[in-house]
Amino acid sequence: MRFLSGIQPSGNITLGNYIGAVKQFVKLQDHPDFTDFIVFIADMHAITVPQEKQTLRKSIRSLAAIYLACGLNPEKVHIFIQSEVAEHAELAWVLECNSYIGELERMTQFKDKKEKQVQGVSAGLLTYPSLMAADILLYDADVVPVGKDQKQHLELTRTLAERFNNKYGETFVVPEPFFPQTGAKIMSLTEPEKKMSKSDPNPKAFISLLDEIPVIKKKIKSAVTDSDGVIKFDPDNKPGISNLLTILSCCTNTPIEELVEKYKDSNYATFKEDVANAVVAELEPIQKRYYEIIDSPMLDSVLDSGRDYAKYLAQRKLSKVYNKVGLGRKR
Ligand code: AQP
Repeated sequence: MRFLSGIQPSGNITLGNYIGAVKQFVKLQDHPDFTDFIVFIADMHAITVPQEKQTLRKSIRSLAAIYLACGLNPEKVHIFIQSEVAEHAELAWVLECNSYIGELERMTQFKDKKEKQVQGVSAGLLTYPSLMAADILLYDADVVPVGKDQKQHLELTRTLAERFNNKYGETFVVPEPFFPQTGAKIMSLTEPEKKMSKSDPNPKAFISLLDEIPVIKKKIKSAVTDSDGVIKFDPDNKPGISNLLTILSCCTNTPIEELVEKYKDSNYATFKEDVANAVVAELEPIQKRYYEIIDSPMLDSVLDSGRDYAKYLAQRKLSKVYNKVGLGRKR
């Protein structure tokens, strides 16, 4: 089975991206069911909203180093940069021509991101899910791990794959979503009703994987909670405390019920202190490895061989698609 996923280099990777995505990839790379494992850096997705050139370049390399620092093993995982495999954009165009504006406009993420744009809404923001579908369908990925926020996009990918297969004949594997059991969605530390996002303009809302240790502690200690002083898991009525419980559970591999029992007589200050220490214990070794990797030539050779492998698969699939659609000359 082939596993595929990617993250946008649209800012510094957050604890949410780590718990909801990268940590899961690291666990799954050893799963015997996965005979092929592909993880990429979705830089073409990142430019659906404005990006500053130097920052984007830095974030792309930084994300590659983070993948490795978090424990992705380049002997088992193919890591590459999306824009270095042009077939993503080419297949996206074909899929866009088979997507309906109405279904793209219904995507919750489009509606949310549209509201936040001050310089106008790019067409790319609307067609983002067709590019995401291309990312997945190019490689016949069987399983795509997604946080709950990406569920709708994956459903659209399935719809597009089925639509294309029905229209042109069997071409794409229809991918299955995979949801991690705990911590699928980490919420903002300042507004715990909304998800933690790396592009949040308020840096206090998220923990970046590269935040300095005192900054991480401070952000957790000042996380918004409530005033009733009870530590229990109730995301609707106690979103802040529930989010911290989820974070602690994911960083310590302890079930939430056990944590609720453990902290039933504690105050928020003690609880937050433990959450902060658990997050630091998780991120400190990652940061150390990151700074060893970021400027090493090894990082480039991992990205080069990942690109070559991806390109080989992508070219074969795209040529099949062009033949089915009738584009160009028969190859
Ligand atoms: N808060 C979150 N909790 C759990 N998982 C999350 N993911 C994102 N935020 C959380 C998962 O991380 C992976 C990569 O996401 P992405 O960068 O491709 O897009 P995103 O979901 O839009 O992530 P962000 O951080 O919110 O980025 P921006 O701010 O640029 O939009 C996905 O698997 C996602 O589910």
